[in-house]
Amino acid sequence: MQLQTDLPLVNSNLYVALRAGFPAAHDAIAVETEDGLCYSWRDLERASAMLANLLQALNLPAGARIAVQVDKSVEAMLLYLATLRAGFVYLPLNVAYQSSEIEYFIGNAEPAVVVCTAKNFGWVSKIAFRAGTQYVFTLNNDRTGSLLERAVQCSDRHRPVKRRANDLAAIIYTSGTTGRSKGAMLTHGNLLSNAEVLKDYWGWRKQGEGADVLIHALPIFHVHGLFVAIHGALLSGSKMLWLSKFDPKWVMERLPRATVFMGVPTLYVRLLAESGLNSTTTRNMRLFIAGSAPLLIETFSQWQSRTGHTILERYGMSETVMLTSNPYFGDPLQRRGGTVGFPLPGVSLRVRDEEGRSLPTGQIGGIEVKGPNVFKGYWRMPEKTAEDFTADGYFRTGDVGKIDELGYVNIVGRSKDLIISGGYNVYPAEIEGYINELPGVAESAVVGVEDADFGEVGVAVVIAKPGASVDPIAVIGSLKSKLANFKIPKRCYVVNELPRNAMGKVQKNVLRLQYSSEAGR
Ligand code: MCA
Ligand code: AMP
Repeated sequence: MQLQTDLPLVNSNLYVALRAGFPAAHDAIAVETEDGLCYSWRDLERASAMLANLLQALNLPAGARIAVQVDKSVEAMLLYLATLRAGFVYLPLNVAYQSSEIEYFIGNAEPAVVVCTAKNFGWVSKIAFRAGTQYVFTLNNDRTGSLLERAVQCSDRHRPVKRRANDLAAIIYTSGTTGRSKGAMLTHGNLLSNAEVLKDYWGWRKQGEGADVLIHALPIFHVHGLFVAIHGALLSGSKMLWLSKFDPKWVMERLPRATVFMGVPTLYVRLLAESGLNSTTTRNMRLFIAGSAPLLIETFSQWQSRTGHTILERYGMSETVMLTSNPYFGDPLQRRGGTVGFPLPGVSLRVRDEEGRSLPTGQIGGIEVKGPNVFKGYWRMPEKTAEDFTADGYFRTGDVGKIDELGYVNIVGRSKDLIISGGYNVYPAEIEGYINELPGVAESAVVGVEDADFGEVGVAVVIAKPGASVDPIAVIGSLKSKLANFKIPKRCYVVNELPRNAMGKVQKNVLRLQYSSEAGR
């Protein structure tokens, strides 16, 4: 476990710091949605105050978790801000998660409050109440639901609760190599220190002349859209052009009015398919940021030749928020495609071999990191936490890479068996666990293969029990009712045997090669 000493009780509530970045002109527009709805900075302050007052009126215990599985909306962001203000712990859940996944998260986190869509209230509330949750509210993306009905009765003034830098602000579930998800505990200090570093490193511009305008097109239940994008905009008082989902046409319409865009590589690939993408439509942009998955050098180069802009690639994790970034200031050519740039200020990053020996420049090994952004540990998993930290307090990322002669970090692979598909993490062990439970299945292996759109997609290779027959379409069909849609393998093959090494271990690299030519959209 990463030790963090208790700091004196100055108010380190992240919301207080974010609010300090709001512009003096509180009537200015902070967020504009795709259907033209505008929220001023005052609206953000007042509406999050009402929601915070509602949460506080529930008399929840200190450290209570507020689990939220709703569609993307400005109100969902306000609920996040309200949770910070009220000093509780925000737990965002991907809307794609199905009941067995939600049952696990709620059972594991034991949230005092669950917020879900009205459409899912029946099954979500049943799971939540069974797990001891006291309150289940609804919140829909059309600003209806019991949460807002209750919140409008609350005062729009609220004093953010005092929080220490090492008090929990959020739990982000990230899948485990053994199948079950782990909750990464992030503190107010983790999130604020990272947001402040990025504000300077990426040169966020304050409201006024030349102020930044961010196109927010990412989901807000993961680090990229929730923390990196929202904190960046709020802390610098920048307006957000808010999209409830990524649609390349919507982004294209907004590019001429924007200055900053953030996306996973799939978003860039899809935007490149838009004929209108050129140096004219992107003339006011100052920064395109990519991350969450490797950005192909072809995408990086095509973007440069189509728009004249050099994408800035950065690297992070749910456990650490952002770790490295290509430089923003200076010659854009210093942003080098195929690398994730330099460790951010305050982040120590080293590459070590399996025996724990530090490796010299250019040699490939495990990436380990330390810094104020590194999480407090995994929720209720002290052993797993201890396992993932070195004796001298570095977190083992599970990513494999090297530092080149110019100091740029290059990620060349992962020691963790993980597929990153369209920026979402899929752990093969979890999918295999579900497949192996299906009637007639003896064993399975899920591997990631290259995909032009999603970067990587999962393929399942299944062996039937002797005498049984397994229908690949039925395998996919039954997974769909149990797992989030992005985790469903795009292909399933039933074979007689799996390639194995001398130890009897399935050779996933062989399967990856074998099935890569057959996948794709
Ligand atoms: C959707 N589908 C996918 C994915 N998304 N399949 C594989 N991988 C995906 N990522 C499938 C659905 O299951 C469905 O299949 C079909 O595509 C259409 O679904 P739809 O929801 O309409 O898809 P979409 O709207 O086109 O979404 C694609 C997307 C989305 C926009 C690329 O996946 C997305 O927003 N990804 C961003 C994820 C992200 O924010 N990651 C950051 C994590 P069917 O029809 O068969 O059901 S934070 C992180 O990683 C760290 C900290 C970091 O460094 O940032
Ligand atoms: P998550 O835990 O969902 O936040 O995913 C974190 C993982 O995404 C990291 O451990 C990396 O494997 C991967 N990742 C994030 N950014 C990049 C990047 N720019 N290039 C390659 N991999 C990345």
